[in-house]
Amino acid sequence: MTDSSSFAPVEGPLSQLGLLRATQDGHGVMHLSLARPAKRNALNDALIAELHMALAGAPADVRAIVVSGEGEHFCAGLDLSDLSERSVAEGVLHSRSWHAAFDQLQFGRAPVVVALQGAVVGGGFELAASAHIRVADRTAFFALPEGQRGIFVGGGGSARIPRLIGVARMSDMMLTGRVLGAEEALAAGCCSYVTEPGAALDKAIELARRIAANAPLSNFAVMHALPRIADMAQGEGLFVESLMAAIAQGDEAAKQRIRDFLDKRAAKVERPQQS
Ligand code: 1HE
Repeated sequence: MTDSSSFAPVEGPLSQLGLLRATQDGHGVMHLSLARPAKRNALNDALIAELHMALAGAPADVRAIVVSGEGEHFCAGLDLSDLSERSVAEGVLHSRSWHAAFDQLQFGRAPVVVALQGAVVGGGFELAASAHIRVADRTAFFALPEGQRGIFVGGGGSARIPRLIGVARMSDMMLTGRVLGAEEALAAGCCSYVTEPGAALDKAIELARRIAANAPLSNFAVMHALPRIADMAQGEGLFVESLMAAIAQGDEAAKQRIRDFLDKRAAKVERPQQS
């Protein structure tokens, strides 16, 4: 019995999706699952549109989101059967539609945890890089075969992936076709957790439930203020940090949590268990 078994289909418009399955648990977590395993969850226009719609239209009580892929692979990237038909002008619009969907993922209402197995490739890596936390199982492998296919990243990868692994590692992956296994990907910064095979989804759900229990303004600050401050010059960043800190501290949720700690009702910070 996995944690994912406590999820029920989301009702309303999100129950009508064809390539994406949307479910929700009783802890404020929505689970979106790419449901094209026969095509290794390759991202065609319809799937990108559904992902955008599901993220923008998440039910109001959703406080964290898990994204995963059905089958042995998280995602094989761009559906290459779409590409040959596209003009240059259509290519720009296509890339912008991915940007809109993945911006909705990164800067939406709720933090996103992705569960990764097998191929996390091309646009699949770009999708994963838009999330706030990446959990990979040991079968996961990361690659950017755009170089070998004669194309370039178009789903935000050139902006987001260097922020995770640096320009030098991304250049190596694109120029040489280097593939990183899960442990190498962890060391490089492609993901934050590695689990046993088949355990990434449960771990992602566990993390999402923890995130959903945070004060909403803290999550908002981490999602929306933190990456913007990191892009600012230090002086501007520190100024925005002060404003965000004051807003978060002024919220009743923060005051209650601090009272709970002082009254010994809240958990202490624990040392990690020795492995
Ligand atoms: C696909 C795709 C796809 C699989 N587009 N149809 N991405 C790539 O260059 C990765 C291409 N895919 C692969 O390298 C492999 O398929 C995998 C390593 C991901 C999985 O291998 P495997 O052996 O499990 O599956 P398969 O037999 O290769 O594929 C099963 C089916 O999925 C097969 O179709 P079928 O009709 O013959 O059954 C494949 O053709 C199909 N399939 N991947 C279309 N990507 C916004 S810019 C982003 C740019 C990119 O993402 S470039 C990277 C593209």
